[in-house]
Amino acid sequence: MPAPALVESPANQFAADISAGLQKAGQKELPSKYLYDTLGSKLFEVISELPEYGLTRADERLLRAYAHEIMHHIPRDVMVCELGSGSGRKTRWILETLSRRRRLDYFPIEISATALAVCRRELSDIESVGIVGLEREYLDGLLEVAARRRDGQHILVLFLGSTIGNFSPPADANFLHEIRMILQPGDSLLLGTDLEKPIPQLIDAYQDALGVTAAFNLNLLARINRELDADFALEQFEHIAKFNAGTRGVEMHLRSKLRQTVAIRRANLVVTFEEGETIWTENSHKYSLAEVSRMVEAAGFRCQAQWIDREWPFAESLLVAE
Ligand code: AVJ
Repeated sequence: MPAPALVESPANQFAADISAGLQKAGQKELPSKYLYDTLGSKLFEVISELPEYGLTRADERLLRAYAHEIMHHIPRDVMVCELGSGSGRKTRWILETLSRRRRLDYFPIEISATALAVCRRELSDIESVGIVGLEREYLDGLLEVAARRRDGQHILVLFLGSTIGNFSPPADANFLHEIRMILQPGDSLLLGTDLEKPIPQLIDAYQDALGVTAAFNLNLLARINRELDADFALEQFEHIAKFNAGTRGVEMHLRSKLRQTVAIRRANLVVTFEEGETIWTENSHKYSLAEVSRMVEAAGFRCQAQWIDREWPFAESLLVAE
């Protein structure tokens, strides 16, 4: 008889992912989604306000300025589902505009319960919008929304803030294809992508003068200490941002200042770091417009309209499932 399937608890999954990433031969790595615990989500909110980091402001400027134009491309009877809502702040303009035509339900999907609570508080004053938060992985949440679809209803998926860039190519196109497989023809996806810009500007954006991004990155080690009973000495690691010209992404790493050994008790693991060795914690891909077109078409979408911010090159693309 086959063994019963093990249902992984979130804590076990966290331990398993951390353990696998730190035992990789060659480059050690940690999944960037774990940057967003309660403290990490708050630090990202602060990053969004930094003068060097224009990405979130560009996203919000576009959504605010073009909410009406965007609305004209969306069917009236629509369920709105957002992958990684964060604080929900930039989503306000779309929800206000769409809900003036007709009442609608909004499903923010987040692995962070704290972020969901913040999002609900931020947006609960909008009349004619019902908010149903789902504490799930993105695709699990989207499947649940699709299961609630009534006859004749469409889905609008919001995937903003260039979170897609954290899935390095070709994983980005694969992920969009998985979204496409859950949708039906005529459903829409509003996709935000950060565009290529001069390398010094990118480095400043990910290595800010106040050290907020450094704190955001180091918090991942602090989180492992808190949740997995580990003994990372934070002052023995430093935050690094670098541009990988081969993959055209900004990478965040944590560099060990000396040879050291760290115990992660709840993962049953002891790891040694050489002096100068890094843990790769995030990739933030920077797109060209041609690359966005190729990616979305390969995933089964047609680009219906696109809006671009000039101040901080960033694109919102409205895609329709074919
Ligand atoms: C939230 C994924 C868009 O990649 O720019 C900010 C996260 N990392 N500073 C990004 C982040 C470092 C951010 N995204």
